[in-house]
Amino acid sequence: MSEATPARTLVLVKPDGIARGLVGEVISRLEAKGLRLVAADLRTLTAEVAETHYAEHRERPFFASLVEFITSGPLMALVVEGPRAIEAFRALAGATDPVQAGPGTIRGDFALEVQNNIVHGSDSPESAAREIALFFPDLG
Ligand code: RTP
Ligand code: MG
Repeated sequence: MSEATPARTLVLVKPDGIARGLVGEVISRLEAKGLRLVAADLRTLTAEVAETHYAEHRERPFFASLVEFITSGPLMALVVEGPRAIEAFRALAGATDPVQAGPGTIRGDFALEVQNNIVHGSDSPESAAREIALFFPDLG
């Protein structure tokens, strides 16, 4: 067993990932890495939840498009646990821009457009706590 304290992160398989049938691929990769599923739910976000989730981007030019995209269909929300889970999943996801993401990463292998980049992963312990509470308020 690892000596590191388990951490949790919020992973989303975004609507493009659902439409392309990549939920199993994403879960297989994070499980193969050694991360563990704690919660999973297929749901379509309201604009309010999407705007709260991406509040840090509210002033960015792509914000309206991002909210439209992330609410365009169902997504799979996952809570994932393991040693350095936040960093570990972001390494599996690859760079935000899939063209810059290396081969072998989820975005590098499956996407071409910066917005439609298949997955989300929390970017810090503070973000993970906030996002997990937003998506899974009953999770202890
Ligand atoms: P995420 O939050 O979804 O895990 O992605 P990230 O940390 O790698 O990237 P972030 O900068 O937080 O951007 C959030 C999401 O917004 C979309 N995006 N579009 N059109 C654009 O220039 C642009 N830039 C970012 C992507 O869906 C990105 O994942
Ligand atoms: Mg982000």
